Amino acid sequence: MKLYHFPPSPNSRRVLAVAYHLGLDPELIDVSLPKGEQMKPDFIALNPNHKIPTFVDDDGFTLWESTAIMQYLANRESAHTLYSNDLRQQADINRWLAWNLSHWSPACGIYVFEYLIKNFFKLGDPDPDELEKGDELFLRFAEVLDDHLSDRKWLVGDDVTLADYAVGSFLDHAKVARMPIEGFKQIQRWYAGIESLDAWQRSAPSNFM
Ligand SMILES: N[C@@H](CCC(=O)N[C@@H](CS)C(=O)NCC(=O)O)C(=O)O
Repeated sequence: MKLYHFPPSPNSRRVLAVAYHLGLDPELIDVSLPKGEQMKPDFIALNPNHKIPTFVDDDGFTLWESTAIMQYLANRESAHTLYSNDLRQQADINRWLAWNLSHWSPACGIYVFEYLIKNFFKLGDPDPDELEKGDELFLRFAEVLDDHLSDRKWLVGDDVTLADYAVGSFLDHAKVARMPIEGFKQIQRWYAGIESLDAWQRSAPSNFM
């Protein structure tokens, strides 16, 4: 199996961490976004959105969208605790995966774009209107996450699941992207738990530089 990835991308990293957690060792193919490699015809043939991560299984089955890839990998290794076999627990995991796509990743993504990507690509100063929108979204949804975590170690059930890897994946950039996370002690405690996981450590961008 092959995973086309760009190591600093949270969307890439969550998939790689899940693969490692499941004991899988995909062949990793770097797609350098700064060099525009996602626009090469061979890559667009795999993913017309020209986005990483993109996954190709041993028989050529191709899948894009990080959430779908994580779900596929976990289901491929059936009965794995990362995605639970219990109907309601899996629904709960799906709830957080959807929440991440709809609310949390877009909120975190504003800071990553305004403070990291713009700086890297010399696209100008952070836009105050965008940062105001970021604060509004981030504070609103971080409160939901922090409250949820107040009496639990992981987002769903007693073990780490796809939900933790998905929702946690942007927080590696929290400090450098200046996300206003200081007041959210439960999120910080929970994310420290993710950082202690072997699969998360193995998937760190610094391991691929
Ligand atoms: N919803 C997608 C988002 C993927 C995504 O936005 N990837 C970015 C990097 S973080 C990308 O490849 N951008 C390159 C481009 O759009 O040309 C997922 O979860 O996989």
